[in-house]
Amino acid sequence: MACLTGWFLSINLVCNLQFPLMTSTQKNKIVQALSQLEIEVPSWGFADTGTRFGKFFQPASAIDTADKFADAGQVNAFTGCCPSVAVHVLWDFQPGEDPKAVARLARKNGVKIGSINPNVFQDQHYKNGSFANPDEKVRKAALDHVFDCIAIQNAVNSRYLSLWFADGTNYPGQDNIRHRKAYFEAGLKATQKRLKGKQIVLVEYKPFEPAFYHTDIADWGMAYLLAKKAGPRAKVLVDTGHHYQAQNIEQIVALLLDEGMLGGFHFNDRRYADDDLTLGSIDPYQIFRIFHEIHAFAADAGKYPDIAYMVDQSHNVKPKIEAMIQTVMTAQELWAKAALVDHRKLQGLQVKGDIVSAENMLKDAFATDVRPAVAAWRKKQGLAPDPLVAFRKSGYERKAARERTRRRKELGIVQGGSYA
Ligand code: PSV
Ligand code: MN
Repeated sequence: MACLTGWFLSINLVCNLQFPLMTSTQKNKIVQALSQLEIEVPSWGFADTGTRFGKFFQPASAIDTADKFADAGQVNAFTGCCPSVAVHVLWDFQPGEDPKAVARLARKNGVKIGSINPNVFQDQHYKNGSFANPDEKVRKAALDHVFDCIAIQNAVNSRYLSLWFADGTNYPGQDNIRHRKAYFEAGLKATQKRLKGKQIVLVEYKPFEPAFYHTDIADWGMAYLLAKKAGPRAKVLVDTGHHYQAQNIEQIVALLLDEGMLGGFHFNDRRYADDDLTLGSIDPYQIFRIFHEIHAFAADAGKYPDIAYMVDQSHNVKPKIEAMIQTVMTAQELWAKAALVDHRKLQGLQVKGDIVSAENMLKDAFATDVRPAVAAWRKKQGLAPDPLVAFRKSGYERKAARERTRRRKELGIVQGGSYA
């Protein structure tokens, strides 16, 4: 027995020498980094979602905007870092509804309204596009909707107007790509001009889907160009799922940061296309590398960049709130890991051309188990060390399932229909 204990001790000692325990400087870096990270959750992440082949319904999924805010309130209560909710205007606001009343509803549930997402893709007249539609009347309808959204943005005091366009064509020759570019320039310019103060319009790109031949804002270069032409309040939004497979996303992030053009993120993960899976479920090192670029930029600039960190997921088969908490915890852990890189030391290695040691600095940071430090940070904030375990224990999901099943029956809701 004594021999066995000795063996464990020496193994432990060897491990600790090779993989030293976290120093207090490292712990401080994590504390500082975590206090910088607020993550916005999307209202649509709490409703039943699916693919074009169908939806899988969940008894506890949100029925209406009040439920979505209540669920987002849970994510914020357990993680302490998700105070705002992104809203999609046609999915979350009834026509003619007072936006201030919706903002009050959010506050009642312990959250506030974050980015305002116009919807210029689901109405029938958008078949050939919105801002780039060849029909002037449709272009005007799209711009009017965006202006209505800016009015909501003003009413609820939201900083971000977040634009994603499904615009594109399915067949070669279907429309004039350059004319469409000019229409986009005009629409985005008019949008930007309507904003005031600290308001920002985010321009999101995506290579394909729903358009399958060309998409009008297909990549970061097109988004950059259009945002730049639109004016100073327009910035680029990077949705991590909106790239071709081999694309180096952290390079895009580094370039946009350097140009002062990175406005925000939509976080999710994917294996194939825009799969909208929970963050880090497929490739956590990818997110780590993005975060590393942000920390490295902050180290050079002396402060963190002013960008919006938002989740955009459709975790179709996972329980909605658990999936959201899982994503937020993953984001915090990867953010904390990336904060461990010593930028001055890394730069020294880069100048010396010590490629192996430089790369190992990233790998070592990624391999560090930051969970105890993150849990300690949470405890200091008065939060449970493991938000997922605490949420599960709370019984909220079971209660919501019971109450929402009953309410669906009373309202005569047959699950199906609208995406959100
Ligand atoms: C489009 O795929 C997108 O990423 C946009 O951000 C939309 O607002 C969102 O998904 C809807 O789920
Ligand atoms: Mn998105």
